[in-house]
Amino acid sequence: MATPGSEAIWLWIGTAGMFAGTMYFVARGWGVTDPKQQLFYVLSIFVTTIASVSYLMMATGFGLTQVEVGGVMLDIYWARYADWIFTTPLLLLDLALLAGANRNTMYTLVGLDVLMIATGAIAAFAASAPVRIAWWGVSTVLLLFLLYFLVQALNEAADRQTESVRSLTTRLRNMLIVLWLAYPVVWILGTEGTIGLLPLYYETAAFMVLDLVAKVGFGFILLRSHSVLDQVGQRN
Ligand code: RET
Repeated sequence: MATPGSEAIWLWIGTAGMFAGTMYFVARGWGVTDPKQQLFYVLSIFVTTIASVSYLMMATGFGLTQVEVGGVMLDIYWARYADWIFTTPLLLLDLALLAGANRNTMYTLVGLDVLMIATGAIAAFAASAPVRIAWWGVSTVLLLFLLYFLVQALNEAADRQTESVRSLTTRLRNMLIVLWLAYPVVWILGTEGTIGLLPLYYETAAFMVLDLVAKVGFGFILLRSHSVLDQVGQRN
């Protein structure tokens, strides 16, 4: 366990933001009785609850460790990976359920996703720079496969959706692609990538903004219209 430095401010803002998002989803979902809609609330509420805990862990220093790379000590927030390994599959399930994707598609997406985060964690803990970069490469290739498969699967499901469900799916899919592609970029430019272009203070801020938009922003757009969620699973 180590003590966070000046980047702690971003971790506290992240904690507050995730908590506020959770409260908003809980309040909005309170009177929802349709089981199909409830499932979207359950998933979104778990995503932000897990992230609230993870941000609190990081802000209080519990989620922080140090890894020695070539004689230099790197501060590694391991709690991120614990968060992502659970929350990214839930976000993908949100989107797959909205699109009406089949079970095999969901298993494939979740499998690729868990592998991506696990190999990213190996990259974060590896003790030499070339090994770190190599595992980052493996994880990034998995992400590209995942996004490619996601686009294929959602396109395939598209003709089974109503117009408004389709347009919400497309919007969330595009948002997901742009946001998720930014993660490996921040990682490699940040302290983990050992090039050190982006100091820990800025890296932590960047991940915090990405996490808030990818979780609270995504859930906000998803849950915004109950009449759209009502049409999920209806044929065109
Ligand atoms: C890592 C580093 C190794 C290379 C790749 C990564 C991808 C991470 C992603 C994280 C997404 C997180 C989300 C969180 C929600 O709040 C592990 C950074 C490819 C895509 C969406």
